[in-house]
Amino acid sequence: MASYVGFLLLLFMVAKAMDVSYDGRAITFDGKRKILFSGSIHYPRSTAEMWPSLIKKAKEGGLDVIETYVFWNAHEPQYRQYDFTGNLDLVRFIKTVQNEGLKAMLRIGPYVCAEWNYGGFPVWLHNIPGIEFRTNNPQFENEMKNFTTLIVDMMNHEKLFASQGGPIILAQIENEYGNILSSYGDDGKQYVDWCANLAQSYQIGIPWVMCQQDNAPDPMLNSCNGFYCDQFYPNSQNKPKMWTENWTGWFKNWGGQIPHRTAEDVAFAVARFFQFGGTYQNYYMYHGGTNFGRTSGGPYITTSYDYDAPLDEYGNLNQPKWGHLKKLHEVLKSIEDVLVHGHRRDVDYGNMVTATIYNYGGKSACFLGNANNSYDATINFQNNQYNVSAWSVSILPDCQQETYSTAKVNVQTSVLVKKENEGADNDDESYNLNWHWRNEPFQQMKNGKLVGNVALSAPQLLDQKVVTNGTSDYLWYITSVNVDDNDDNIWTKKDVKLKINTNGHVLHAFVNGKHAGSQYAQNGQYQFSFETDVKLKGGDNEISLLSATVGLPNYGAFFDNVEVGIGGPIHLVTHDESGDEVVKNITQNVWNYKIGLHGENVKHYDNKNTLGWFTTGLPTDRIFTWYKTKFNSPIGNDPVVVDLSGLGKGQAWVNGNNIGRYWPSYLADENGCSPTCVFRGAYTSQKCVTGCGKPTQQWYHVPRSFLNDDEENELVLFEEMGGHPFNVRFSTVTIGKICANAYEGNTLELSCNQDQVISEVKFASFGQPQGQCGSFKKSQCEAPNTLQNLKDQCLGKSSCSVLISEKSLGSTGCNVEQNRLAVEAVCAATVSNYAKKKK
Ligand SMILES: *[C@@H]1O[C@H](CO)[C@@H](O)[C@H](O)[C@H]1NC(C)=O
Ligand SMILES: *[C@@H]1O[C@H](CO)[C@@H](O)[C@H](O)[C@H]1NC(C)=O
Ligand SMILES: *[C@@H]1O[C@H](CO)[C@@H](O)[C@H](O)[C@H]1NC(C)=O
Ligand SMILES: *[C@@H]1O[C@H](CO)[C@@H](O)[C@H](O)[C@H]1NC(C)=O
Ligand SMILES: *[C@@H]1O[C@H](CO)[C@@H](O)[C@H](O)[C@H]1NC(C)=O
Ligand SMILES: CC(=O)N[C@H]1CO[C@H](CO)[C@@H](O)[C@@H]1O
Repeated sequence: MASYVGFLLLLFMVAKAMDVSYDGRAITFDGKRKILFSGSIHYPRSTAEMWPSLIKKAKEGGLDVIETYVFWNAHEPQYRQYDFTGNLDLVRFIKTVQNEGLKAMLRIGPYVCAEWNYGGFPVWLHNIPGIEFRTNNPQFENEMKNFTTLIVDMMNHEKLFASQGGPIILAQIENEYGNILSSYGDDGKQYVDWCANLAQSYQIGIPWVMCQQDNAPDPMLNSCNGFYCDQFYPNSQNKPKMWTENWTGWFKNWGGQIPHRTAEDVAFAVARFFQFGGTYQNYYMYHGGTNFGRTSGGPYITTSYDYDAPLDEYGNLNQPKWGHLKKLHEVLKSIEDVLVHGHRRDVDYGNMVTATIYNYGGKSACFLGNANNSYDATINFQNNQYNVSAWSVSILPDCQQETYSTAKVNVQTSVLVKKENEGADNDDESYNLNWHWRNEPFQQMKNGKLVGNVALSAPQLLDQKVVTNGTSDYLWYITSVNVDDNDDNIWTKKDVKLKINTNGHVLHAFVNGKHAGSQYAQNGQYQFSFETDVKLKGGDNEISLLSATVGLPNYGAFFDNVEVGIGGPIHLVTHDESGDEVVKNITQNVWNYKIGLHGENVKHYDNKNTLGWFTTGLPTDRIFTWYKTKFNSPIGNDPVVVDLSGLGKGQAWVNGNNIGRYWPSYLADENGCSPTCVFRGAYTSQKCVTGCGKPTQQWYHVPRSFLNDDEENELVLFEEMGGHPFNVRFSTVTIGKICANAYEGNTLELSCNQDQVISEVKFASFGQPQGQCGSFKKSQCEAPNTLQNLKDQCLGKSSCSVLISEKSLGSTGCNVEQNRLAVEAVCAATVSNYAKKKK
């Protein structure tokens, strides 16, 4: 009996297990070639409560695979102390992917880059004697193996690999090492082999990938990362053409503008990749999310990691990008068989125009690609004429009829708006948040004695990583300088300058408990010199310097060794009676090191800590101030953001959760923005930017799960640079209006959010309408009743589908190849929802 049960169990498991492999064309599932659309969603950049909805939307958008890195420094913040709770619950994340019926790719790294603090390495790793990162070094390899094994064992134990019936179909070791390999010489090559051997030794029964690694040893798959990967080919004919990072947009830097990548250009890049034989591609990012706490790298990567991805930072559909790609996935899936098996033939039309024909089993599928950025081509293809506009790919699933063009967006554009907190107690509240405050002390010595816990003292200036192990952004460097108490002492009578060289990123200087000046790195120059006038007194003078980091570097050869904090030298400079410069070199004084702010160490951000806050005399424009207020949760389910404009720089907590660094006082350059964005031509991160002259990030995401439904919530701010909290407001993010400019022959879906309806149709014209969303204009020809027609079909509904044809909308009288339907409509909360709010 027992063996019978065992046999059944075995059968059950064998039935569920899947054989994932690959050949020269594609990844195969049980021997069957697949086209796979994958998208990156990094679990710590959202919350466990957000995962199901993000993954559902990814599935609805046509994805097959969710890809994530594994973030070592988040899981092992201190040596052998692990955290897999909350949004670090990797197993729960993978199981959520599985529950939605999707596959997963696990990029263990454990180097991840990812604009993540220190590329995902724990800072303590740097402090292991003799260690050298990402090369043939036993200390490093031991630690990498220790963590990688932990993750592989965890996945194994939960039966999450496809070979065990789980969702994980691909794993990755290392990451983009090929980009920097040459800097590591022979040791680098040996390290690549070591990585490959380590990965193989786990025998997890699924393929391993090394991205951006031309020399990836067999059977490791190498793959491409970039804005375009159509010209990439793997290092063996037996490996498929894979694209592990198709950048859907770009990230933001403090002080930088906001990059956008058009839906047309992302679709163009993907369609071209499939035109030229690609079968696996991953959107980096599909949902970018938020760098909560101190997780952002850089330095100077913002807290928002929106990435202009198909799902926005808060999890809303980023339309038209999400929908335009969904349609692309549908049409490519409809020709999957031909693409993964077919014989491919390219026909060159010159000027970067190429037709591609795939034939398989009597069926064929075709692509017409135009990579010329200015020339709209008209070509004769298989006895028909086709217009292929500049920088576009047309897909002809039957080689006759164009059913998709990357340049023709037939889905709505959603304009998202911020709605002020309607959960406030009294309806006419003019946002009188009631603020409490307290100081973060400047003075670090009292009566010649140090206050608080000194981590260590040394007669030298130390790298910030070495002292803090990454446990805080902040490190105090404190010393005492004795000056002769005599009447004609030049140090007390004359002007004295304090001169400091630092490796960045931010420096605040205090002399005898008085603020002497602050400075931060700008324009990508993280090392800088700081100089200020100071007053010394006879006897002991306290010199206390607070250095702050804003994310550690995450990319480049030897990025792990880039020094941060005050590197020196530090000089006090004055002049003698004859005007000659006199220098006191305090670089090698005894420096005392204190890790973190006092308020961090005693947890001012904890709701329970209510003592010691002032209720009157609220200071503004004062550095080192803690602010605290209570607020009600906004009603409804829409995502919540807090406006922090008016503040300088610091960190913010909601109910004890660190929602990230803020820095709204850092404005982007005035120049370089343009109101329109041309999709034609190769994308770069500077190509299409907005936000000139504005704070790089004004709004900060407060996930719903950080809020208490019924009770009050608490916001705590540590204001490092000086500002005021009077503009602080909580809002929800929702759809304000929707627009479309879609082509004849398609069905246009117009949708507001679930608890909204289309309350107004402001513009609708079927014919040859001109202009853009917000400024559409009719042309000479149009179907006469389009506006009324749209109102009849859509008003009062949450969504509607409109067939765009002369048959359904009326004759336009335009003498053109294809008419278009332009619509602008307003989304508003439903009455029932409004009533709910009033209750
Ligand atoms: C920092 O990390 C190193 C290496 O793991 C360890 O030896 C040291 O004690 C740590 N220091 C602090 C202050 O935690
Ligand atoms: C990782 O290192 C610890 C010792 O620090 C050891 O107990 C553990 O077994 C190691 N894990 C693996 C998978 O080697
Ligand atoms: C793009 O098309 C124009 C106009 O036909 C042509 O002059 C130019 O050489 C083309 N560019 C490339 C890169 O082929
Ligand atoms: C191509 O475009 C031209 C100019 O826009 C138009 O006159 C022509 O009818 C189009 N041809 C086809 C086959 O669509
Ligand atoms: C001060 O001391 C530091 C460290 O010893 C040294 O690098 C620097 O050159 C000295 N400054 C001067 C002006 O001599
Ligand atoms: C192939 C490719 O485009 N690689 C890019 C990867 O990303 C870095 C920046 O993070 C670029 O410098 C590389 O060119």
